[in-house]
Amino acid sequence: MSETSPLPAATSQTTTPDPKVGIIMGSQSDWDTMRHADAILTELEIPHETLIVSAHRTPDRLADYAKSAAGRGLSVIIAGAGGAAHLPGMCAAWTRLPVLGVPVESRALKGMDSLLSIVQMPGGIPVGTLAIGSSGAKNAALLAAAILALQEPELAARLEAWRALQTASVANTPMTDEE
Ligand code: RP5
Repeated sequence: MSETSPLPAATSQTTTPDPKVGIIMGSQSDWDTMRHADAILTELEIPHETLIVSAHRTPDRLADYAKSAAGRGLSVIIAGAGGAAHLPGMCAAWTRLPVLGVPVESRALKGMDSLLSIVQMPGGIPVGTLAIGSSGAKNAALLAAAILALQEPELAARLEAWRALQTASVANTPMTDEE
Protein backbone atom coordinates (compact mmCIF):
# COMPACT_ATOMS: atom_id res chain seq x y z
CA MET A 1 0.00 0.00 0.00
CA SER A 2 1.48 3.29 -1.06
CA GLU A 3 -0.60 5.55 1.14
CA THR A 4 0.47 6.99 4.45
CA SER A 5 -2.72 6.92 6.49
CA PRO A 6 -3.48 8.30 9.95
CA LEU A 7 -5.52 5.14 10.45
CA PRO A 8 -4.18 1.67 11.18
CA ALA A 9 -3.27 -0.47 8.18
CA ALA A 10 -6.17 -2.20 6.48
CA THR A 11 -7.72 -4.51 9.03
CA SER A 12 -7.77 -8.15 8.03
CA GLN A 13 -10.59 -9.71 10.00
CA THR A 14 -10.26 -13.02 8.24
CA THR A 15 -7.50 -13.83 5.84
CA THR A 16 -6.75 -17.27 4.52
CA PRO A 17 -3.74 -18.24 2.40
CA ASP A 18 -4.01 -17.65 -1.36
CA PRO A 19 -7.37 -15.85 -1.21
CA LYS A 20 -9.72 -16.29 -4.16
CA VAL A 21 -12.28 -13.73 -3.00
CA GLY A 22 -11.61 -10.30 -1.61
CA ILE A 23 -14.19 -8.72 0.67
CA ILE A 24 -13.63 -4.99 0.95
CA MET A 25 -15.70 -2.40 2.78
CA GLY A 26 -15.58 1.34 3.16
CA SER A 27 -15.51 1.48 6.94
CA GLN A 28 -15.28 -0.55 10.11
CA SER A 29 -18.97 0.32 10.52
CA ASP A 30 -19.72 -1.86 7.47
CA TRP A 31 -18.34 -5.00 9.11
CA ASP A 32 -21.60 -5.87 10.87
CA THR A 33 -23.12 -6.26 7.38
CA MET A 34 -20.12 -7.67 5.55
CA ARG A 35 -19.36 -10.31 8.19
CA HIS A 36 -22.26 -12.26 6.67
CA ALA A 37 -20.31 -12.61 3.43
CA ASP A 38 -17.24 -13.65 5.39
CA ALA A 39 -19.27 -16.29 7.25
CA ILE A 40 -20.63 -17.86 4.06
CA LEU A 41 -17.22 -18.01 2.40
CA THR A 42 -15.82 -19.61 5.55
CA GLU A 43 -18.64 -22.19 5.60
CA LEU A 44 -17.92 -23.06 1.97
CA GLU A 45 -14.17 -23.24 2.65
CA ILE A 46 -13.37 -20.56 0.08
CA PRO A 47 -10.05 -18.83 0.73
CA HIS A 48 -10.71 -15.14 1.16
CA GLU A 49 -9.51 -11.89 2.73
CA THR A 50 -11.36 -9.01 4.38
CA LEU A 51 -10.09 -5.46 4.29
CA ILE A 52 -11.20 -1.92 4.96
CA VAL A 53 -10.68 0.04 1.75
CA SER A 54 -12.42 3.39 1.37
CA ALA A 55 -12.86 5.03 -2.03
CA HIS A 56 -12.74 8.53 -0.53
CA ARG A 57 -10.73 8.17 2.69
CA THR A 58 -8.05 5.83 1.33
CA PRO A 59 -8.16 6.30 -2.46
CA ASP A 60 -4.57 5.11 -3.01
CA ARG A 61 -5.24 1.99 -0.95
CA LEU A 62 -8.22 1.26 -3.21
CA ALA A 63 -6.24 1.76 -6.41
CA ASP A 64 -3.37 -0.41 -5.16
CA TYR A 65 -5.77 -3.12 -4.01
CA ALA A 66 -7.90 -3.28 -7.15
CA LYS A 67 -5.02 -2.97 -9.62
CA SER A 68 -3.10 -5.81 -7.97
CA ALA A 69 -6.10 -8.08 -7.31
CA ALA A 70 -6.00 -10.22 -10.47
CA GLY A 71 -2.23 -10.58 -10.31
CA ARG A 72 -2.48 -11.77 -6.69
CA GLY A 73 -4.83 -14.58 -7.72
CA LEU A 74 -8.17 -13.15 -6.65
CA SER A 75 -11.12 -14.18 -8.85
CA VAL A 76 -13.98 -12.11 -7.41
CA ILE A 77 -14.22 -8.97 -5.30
CA ILE A 78 -17.16 -8.26 -2.99
CA ALA A 79 -17.36 -4.57 -2.14
CA GLY A 80 -19.72 -3.21 0.51
CA ALA A 81 -20.33 0.47 1.14
CA GLY A 82 -22.98 2.85 2.40
CA GLY A 83 -24.21 6.34 1.60
CA ALA A 84 -22.66 7.80 -1.56
CA ALA A 85 -21.31 4.33 -2.12
CA HIS A 86 -18.72 4.70 -4.87
CA LEU A 87 -16.41 1.93 -3.61
CA PRO A 88 -17.74 -0.92 -5.79
CA GLY A 89 -17.81 1.22 -8.95
CA MET A 90 -14.34 2.70 -8.40
CA CYS A 91 -12.99 -0.76 -7.61
CA ALA A 92 -14.52 -2.10 -10.83
CA ALA A 93 -12.89 0.75 -12.74
CA TRP A 94 -9.45 -0.48 -11.64
CA THR A 95 -9.91 -4.23 -12.27
CA ARG A 96 -11.33 -6.60 -14.85
CA LEU A 97 -12.39 -9.02 -12.08
CA PRO A 98 -16.11 -9.35 -11.38
CA VAL A 99 -17.11 -6.93 -8.62
CA LEU A 100 -20.20 -7.66 -6.55
CA GLY A 101 -21.60 -4.62 -4.75
CA VAL A 102 -23.36 -4.75 -1.41
CA PRO A 103 -25.36 -1.65 -0.44
CA VAL A 104 -24.91 -1.15 3.29
CA GLU A 105 -28.01 0.12 5.12
CA SER A 106 -27.31 3.76 5.94
CA ARG A 107 -28.82 5.52 8.94
CA ALA A 108 -30.12 8.50 6.98
CA LEU A 109 -31.80 6.82 4.03
CA LYS A 110 -32.01 3.14 5.05
CA GLY A 111 -29.62 2.10 2.30
CA MET A 112 -31.59 3.48 -0.64
CA ASP A 113 -28.71 5.91 -1.23
CA SER A 114 -26.23 3.03 -1.16
CA LEU A 115 -28.37 0.91 -3.47
CA LEU A 116 -28.85 3.59 -6.11
CA SER A 117 -25.20 4.63 -5.95
CA ILE A 118 -24.06 1.06 -6.59
CA VAL A 119 -26.69 -0.21 -9.02
CA GLN A 120 -26.77 2.72 -11.41
CA MET A 121 -23.37 2.22 -13.04
CA PRO A 122 -23.19 3.79 -16.49
CA GLY A 123 -22.69 1.25 -19.28
CA GLY A 124 -19.12 0.03 -19.67
CA ILE A 125 -18.02 -0.78 -16.13
CA PRO A 126 -20.36 -3.30 -14.48
CA VAL A 127 -21.00 -3.91 -10.81
CA GLY A 128 -23.24 -6.84 -9.92
CA THR A 129 -25.49 -5.32 -7.28
CA LEU A 130 -27.07 -7.32 -4.47
CA ALA A 131 -29.80 -6.50 -1.95
CA ILE A 132 -29.41 -3.90 0.81
CA GLY A 133 -27.83 -5.15 4.02
CA SER A 134 -27.02 -8.59 5.36
CA SER A 135 -29.08 -10.46 2.74
CA GLY A 136 -27.03 -8.77 0.05
CA ALA A 137 -23.77 -9.65 1.80
CA LYS A 138 -24.84 -13.27 2.18
CA ASN A 139 -25.96 -13.51 -1.44
CA ALA A 140 -22.80 -11.82 -2.69
CA ALA A 141 -20.80 -14.62 -1.09
CA LEU A 142 -23.11 -17.27 -2.55
CA LEU A 143 -22.81 -15.66 -5.98
CA ALA A 144 -19.02 -15.53 -5.68
CA ALA A 145 -19.13 -19.22 -4.77
CA ALA A 146 -21.27 -19.99 -7.82
CA ILE A 147 -18.81 -18.15 -10.07
CA LEU A 148 -15.83 -20.02 -8.64
CA ALA A 149 -17.75 -23.32 -8.75
CA LEU A 150 -17.88 -23.11 -12.54
CA GLN A 151 -14.18 -24.06 -12.52
CA GLU A 152 -14.00 -26.03 -9.25
CA PRO A 153 -16.04 -29.26 -9.08
CA GLU A 154 -15.34 -29.81 -5.36
CA LEU A 155 -16.64 -26.37 -4.54
CA ALA A 156 -19.66 -27.00 -6.77
CA ALA A 157 -20.43 -30.07 -4.66
CA ARG A 158 -20.06 -28.09 -1.41
CA LEU A 159 -22.35 -25.37 -2.75
CA GLU A 160 -24.99 -27.91 -3.78
CA ALA A 161 -24.76 -29.56 -0.35
CA TRP A 162 -25.15 -26.15 1.34
CA ARG A 163 -28.27 -25.47 -0.71
CA ALA A 164 -29.69 -28.93 -0.01
CA LEU A 165 -29.25 -28.35 3.74
CA GLN A 166 -31.04 -25.02 3.43
CA THR A 167 -33.92 -26.70 1.59
CA ALA A 168 -34.14 -29.44 4.23
CA SER A 169 -34.28 -26.84 7.00
CA VAL A 170 -37.54 -25.30 5.74
CA ALA A 171 -40.53 -26.63 7.70
CA ASN A 172 -43.75 -27.60 5.95
CA THR A 173 -45.94 -25.74 8.39
CA PRO A 174 -45.48 -22.64 10.55
CA MET A 175 -45.15 -22.89 14.34
CA THR A 176 -45.95 -20.49 17.13
CA ASP A 177 -42.99 -19.65 19.36
CA GLU A 178 -43.45 -20.82 22.97
CA GLU A 179 -43.24 -17.91 25.45
C1 RP5 B 1 -19.00 4.77 3.68
O1 RP5 B 1 -19.56 5.65 4.58
C2 RP5 B 1 -18.85 3.47 4.38
O2 RP5 B 1 -18.98 2.42 3.47
C3 RP5 B 1 -19.92 3.48 5.43
O3 RP5 B 1 -21.04 2.67 5.05
C4 RP5 B 1 -20.35 4.94 5.49
C5 RP5 B 1 -20.21 5.52 6.88
O4 RP5 B 1 -18.87 5.35 7.30
P1 RP5 B 1 -18.46 5.73 8.80
O5 RP5 B 1 -18.72 7.20 8.93
O6 RP5 B 1 -19.30 4.89 9.72
O7 RP5 B 1 -17.00 5.37 8.89
O8 RP5 B 1 -17.76 5.22 3.26
